[in-house]
Parts: sequence; structure tokens; C-alpha cells
Amino acid sequence: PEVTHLPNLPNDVEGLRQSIRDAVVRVVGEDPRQATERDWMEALAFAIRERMVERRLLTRRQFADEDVKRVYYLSMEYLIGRMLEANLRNMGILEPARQAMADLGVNLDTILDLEDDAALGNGGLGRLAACILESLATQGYPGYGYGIRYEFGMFRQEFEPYHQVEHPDNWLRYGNPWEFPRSDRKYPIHFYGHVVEHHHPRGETRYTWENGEEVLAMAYDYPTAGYGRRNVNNLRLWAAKATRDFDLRYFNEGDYIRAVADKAESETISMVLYPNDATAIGKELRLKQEYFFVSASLQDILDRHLALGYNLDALPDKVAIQLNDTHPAIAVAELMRLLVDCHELSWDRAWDLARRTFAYTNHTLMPEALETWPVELMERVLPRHMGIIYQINHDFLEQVRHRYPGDNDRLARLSIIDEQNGRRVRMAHLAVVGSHRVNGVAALHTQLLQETLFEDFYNLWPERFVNVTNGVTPRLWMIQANPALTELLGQRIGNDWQYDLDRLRALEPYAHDADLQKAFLDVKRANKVRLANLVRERTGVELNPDVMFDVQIKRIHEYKRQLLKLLHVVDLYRRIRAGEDVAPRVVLFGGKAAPGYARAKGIIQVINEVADIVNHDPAVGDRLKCVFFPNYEVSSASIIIPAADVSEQISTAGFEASGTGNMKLALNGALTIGTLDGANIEIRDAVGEESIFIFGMTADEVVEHRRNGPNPEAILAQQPNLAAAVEMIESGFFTCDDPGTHGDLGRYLRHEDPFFVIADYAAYTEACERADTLYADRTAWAEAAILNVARMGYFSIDRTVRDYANQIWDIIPEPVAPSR
Ligand code: 26Y
Repeated sequence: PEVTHLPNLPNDVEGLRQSIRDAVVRVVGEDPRQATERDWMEALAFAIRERMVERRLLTRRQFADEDVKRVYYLSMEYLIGRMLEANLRNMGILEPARQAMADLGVNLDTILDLEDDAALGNGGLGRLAACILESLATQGYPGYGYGIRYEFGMFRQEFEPYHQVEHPDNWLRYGNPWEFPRSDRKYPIHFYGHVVEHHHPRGETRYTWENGEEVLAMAYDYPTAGYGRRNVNNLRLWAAKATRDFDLRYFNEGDYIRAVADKAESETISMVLYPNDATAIGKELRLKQEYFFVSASLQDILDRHLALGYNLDALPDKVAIQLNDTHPAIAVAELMRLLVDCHELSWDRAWDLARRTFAYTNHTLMPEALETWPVELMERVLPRHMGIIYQINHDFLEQVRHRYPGDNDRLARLSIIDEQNGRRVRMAHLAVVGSHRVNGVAALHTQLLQETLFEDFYNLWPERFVNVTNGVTPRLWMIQANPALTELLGQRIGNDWQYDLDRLRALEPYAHDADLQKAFLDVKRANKVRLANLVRERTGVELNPDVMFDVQIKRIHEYKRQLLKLLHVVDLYRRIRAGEDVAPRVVLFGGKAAPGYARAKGIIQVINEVADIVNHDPAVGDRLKCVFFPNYEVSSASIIIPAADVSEQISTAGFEASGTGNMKLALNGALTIGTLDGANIEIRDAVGEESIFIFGMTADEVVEHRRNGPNPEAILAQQPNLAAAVEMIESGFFTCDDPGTHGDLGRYLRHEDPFFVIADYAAYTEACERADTLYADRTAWAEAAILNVARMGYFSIDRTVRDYANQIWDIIPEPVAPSR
């Protein structure tokens, strides 16, 4: 009993102070008299992490005792951001820790600002994964994340001076106090080699995968604490380590240098996150990353399942595995390999278990983002998996033939192998065939999935398709990011909403209360001052907090239409110079372009060039400012979002699967200017027509418009303001050195305009003017903004996670009982 006893560390100020002071000496190795701020930050983190792991072990014991079903979330990306404040808050020791640090002579806020973001993701998909893990812990679900411990996360963005330059994100350079390296949790991962068939006179043919290369996947654990609960779950990230094999390989030949170089090369698998979010990469290293973390995770999941004493036949009763897009879809083949080749189950039994275990979330309809791997590449890197995929496809197409005899076109459309484009494996098809549920991430998106990308699958298996609208965690995106609004809400409606976001509705009756309106506007203004200070620090631009802050923060992509907002800026600028009276605004952009996406990088450049001219034109003053906030990341999002008056959600309808920034901004009282795309539609339904500025073509109209043959030139001929803005850009007005680059942009808008910026422009500016009019009436604006906050409860990630738990995973919460 002595050996298995868990420590029970004190969480009061006194106990924390003691732990932190001890950690400076025992963990950091510094004299408290000489400790720097970074030393104190590390010491604090270590004091928290020992408390987290204690609860993690209690949680794990209880899960084992209660025989719970677990969900495993497989994601190539986790966009977590900073961990210190979130861990302190969710552990319920933020205030005691603040006091303990103060007693030690250290300001907690200064310390919090020293931490680098964990940016192991590109954008929405990665941030969603982080929100889901936090919610699983908060609601007491047995849910675990698996991913890759990238040595380098999302690149750091700089402008030199206008175009984007990427710098490596060496987030682990000072070590990381939140991770527990588990050198005893290592799994071998194979690549290359060949498959040997073993024929048995009676029974199935067996296969072995031989003579490949091997690399080890080593676990690093990140405890994830729930808010207001003692549950602590685990995020397990895998790092590649060379096997001992590499040490011995060239030993006999005496080629020591080559041996070391090879070893290093094998560890590149987990080196870097691909900074790509909308174009499939098709690189061998990417395929290896996907298989690497999938194989390690599945080996680990099966090990745990068996160690807990369960039979493999019980897999779907005790395990649910969620595939975050197709990036981990090779898991379908890998689980088959593990069950059939390693655990010697029959093919049919294994297939039944796999299908009942997996579910797949789709995040995009865009063809260029859909992963397909050349058969030849898959055959070389993962020969056994290629064979398994052929077998899965064979069985599946048999079923289709039986259902639709003679329909060869349908067969070709449904096949996992695309025979049109030089034989490729369609990972989305593998994921759909291998899952019992497939979900889209907003109502419109799920509907479009059923009607377009997965139409044939939907006809075959309608029961497989469900919608789970995205959500965001109010712990980060309200309580942490917006302490002033959190405080105000507390005074008005108490704190119940922190545990059940629907309770924000209690605010509704007070929306026209003059005192609340004033307090609300004061909070917004204070948040704008906070942002203005950060913008001054990062860019040197001065912002007037009494002007509307109009914000578009998201990855740079043509379909998200940053160019639509930019044309509006140029239009306003020209009209101001012409002496027109326009409503003042600050336009703030933030977001990164994929390094190989030339058009997106061009968009960043032209925004920066326009901003530079506009911001330095004395004729403009405070009537217009344009800022491109550099290196937009989770930690800067939490300063920008609470300061936004207007949220730009202006994608071409039918292209944004859901959006989640739209939810964060509306929750913080920004009013949305948006198209009827993704979750904007559901946000409109929740907040009401009068609290949102909807404009532009619907998804159906976009299809119709494209069919009719769009004619941007004809539209330009009828809209003098828009034409003047385009001319101003292409004339080189905003660039001294190379006017040619903007000529190209002009041609692009006039002759290509693939995302209908020109076609939607008039409707867009009209929506902006509606926002201007409402903004001028401070009372009416405050009322609409308060109603927005009150009605956003549905977009809590807790509702999203409950939808997954009930419709897909079939798991129930297991709250950890207080230990004392
Ligand atoms: C294949 C590889 C290049 C790739 C890597 C990352 C492809 C896509 C991505 C990321 C996609 C992504 O972030 N999608 C976003 O997911 C959000 C969460 O569901 C949605 O809200 C958002 O609309 C969608 O664009």
C-alpha cells in the first residue's frame, strides 16, 4: 500500500509557494536569490505539473476500475497555444499561484508572457483538436489525444518589409516543462521492404512484411486538465528515434559518419509540421509522418486494451477512434494489419471490429485539399498496406456490384483507387468505407458533403452520415481571453455559464439595460486599448480605440477573400482622399500564407503595401487605419478577439466548412459581417437577423453564377467605386518599386476572379454600411452585441463533444471523485 500511494500535494498559497521555491533549486538548479524570471516560470510550471500528473493518475485508476469506454482522437495537428495560464486555471489554482508568486517577488502576468505558443497546427482543424481535448477533460470523458511532437511547429511570420518571410519555430529550444518523456513507451515503425505470402492449404493466406527500415516512436505525454473538475486526461505525442540498428549498420564497414548521418535522417520524421492547410502535399515524408503516428497510436491503443484484460472482440465496446480528417486515414489499413497479421484474427472478424471502431470527420470539400497518394508511392513505402487497401476495396466493390449491377461508372466513382489520375489511393474513400460514422463540421457543410463529395456513399449508407457543428472552448476564448467581460457577466448573471454556456441566455433580458450597455461598451473599449498597445509594440501603428475595429483573422486563402476586405479599404481610402465623408474604421488582418502558395503571399504583400500608404497619409488621419498583425497565433488571437467590434466571415459561400473564429468573435460581442457559409448560417439562426450582417451569393447561387459564366469586367463597368479601387491597385499607386506585381493582381480580378470577389462586392459594401449605421448608434449597437453574447451558447465545444459522445462514440462521462 505504501508503494502505490499517490502524493497529495497542497493547493493553497503556502503549499504552492513552497513547491515553487523548492523547484527553483531542485529542478531548475538555481539559487532563489539569483533566479531570473524564466527560472521562476520554469519552477512554477514544475510545481503545476506535479499536481497535474497526480490527478492524471487518479483519473486513470478510476477509469480502469470503472471499465469505461475510451475515445482516442487521432490528429496530425494540435494548435494549443500557451499552456501555463490554461493549466493554472483548469487546475483551479490560478489565484493562489498568483499570490504565491507575488510572495516570491514575481509578477505572474510577466511570467505568463514569456511562454512560447505550442503551435503544432495550421489553423481551424488543429485548434478544434485542442478545444476538443480540453472539453473531454472538462466534462469528465475518458478521451485521449494522439499526435506528433513536431520539433518545429508552425513557422513564425515576419514581413520584410511587405512580403511574408518564414522563420523556424524552435519552440522546444529551452526544453518544455509540460511534457513527460516516456522512454519505456516506444514502438517500432516499419517502412519500405516487401511482403511475403504464406499459403495455408486450409485457412487464409498469411502475410509478413519483411526487410524494411525501422524507426522508433517514443511517447511524450502532456497532461490535459479539465476546468472545475479533477479529471486530467492525456495527450500523447510521438517523436521519432533511431533504432539501435542504425548504430550497428555501418559499424563493420567502419563508416561511423554515415551511421550517425543515417540515424539523424531517420529522426527527421517528426521534425517539422507541414505549414499547408489547403493543398495536399503528396510528399513521401508527409506519408511517413502520417503512418508513423498512426501506427504508434494503434499499437499503444491495442496494448492498453489487452493490458486492461479485454478481448480483441470487445474493441468497439471499449474503444472509439476518431480520425481528424483523412490525415490519419491510413489507420484503417494499419488496424487491419495489426489484427490480421500480428494478432492472427480472420479478415472478416477484423474488418467488422475496425469499422465499428473508427469514425471520420471531414473538414473540407475543396478538391485540392483532398489527400490522394500515388499507388506506386504507397506500394514502395507501405507495401503491406497497399495490399490491404486492395483487399478492402475488392470486398467493398463486390458489395457495390451486388447493389448496383452493371453500373461501372458508379463503381469507378466509389472505388478507393482513382484510376483516372495515374492510379491514386483516395484517402477520404478509405476513411468512409472503414468508419461507422462520417461527419461534417457545420449543417451546410454536412449537407454539401451528402450532395457532392460523398453523394454516392450517402446513397449507399445514409445512416453513416451525421452533422456535428464545431464549437469553441469558453475557458480559453472567454474566461482567459476576456477577463473584463467575464467579470461583468459574473456581476450580472453569476458564473453558471462557465459550466453550461447556454446559461448566457440569462443576459438577454438585460440587453437594453442602459447600465449594462455602458459597462459592456467600457469593457470593449478597454480591450481595444489593450490591443492598440500590442499593435503599437508590434507594428508602430497608432490606433484610436474610439473607432470601429473591423477584424479579419484566419489563414490567407483565396476562398476566404481577404481581397474583398482589401478592396473595401482601397475604396474607402480613395473616397476619403476625394473629400467624401465615410464612417471611420480600423481594419486589422492577421494570418499566415502557406509558403508555397504564391497567390496568398501576394495578398499579404499588397495588404501591407496599401496599409503603409494609408497609415502614413496625413489626409486620412484616424478615419482609416489598416494593420496586418504579424505572426497571428493563439496567444495573439486571445488579445485581438475580445477587442473586435466587427468580425469578417466573408468566404465564398460553399467553401468554408464551418469556421470557428466566427464563433470566438461573436461570443466576445463582435457583430458578424458574413456570407451564408459554414457555421455562419447557424450563427445567424442563433443570434437573429438583426444582430448579423449577412450578404452575398448563397452556396446555390455561387454554383448558378459559375454555370452562367461569370463576367467580372461587365460588373466592373457598372460599379465606378469598385472599378476605381481595382485601377488604383493595378496602376501601381501603392508600390514604388515594382508596379508590375499589382498589374497581375488587376488581371486576376478582372479576368479570373475564381472566388467571385467582384460579383459579391456591391452586396459586401452595402453590408459594411449597415454595420456603420448601427455602430453610429451606440445604444443599438450595444444591445445587438450583448444579444450576440447571450445567444452564442450553442457554439460551446462542450455541446460539440457531447454530440460526438452520443451520436458517434457512445461514451459517457466519468467524473473523478474528489480525493479528499
Ligand atoms: C492535407 C493537408 C495539406 C492539410 C492540412 C491541414 C489539409 C487541411 C488542413 C487543415 C484544414 C482546416 O483547418 N480546415 C478547417 O477546419 C475547421 C475546423 O473544422 C473549419 O472550421 C474550417 O472551416 C476549415 O477550413
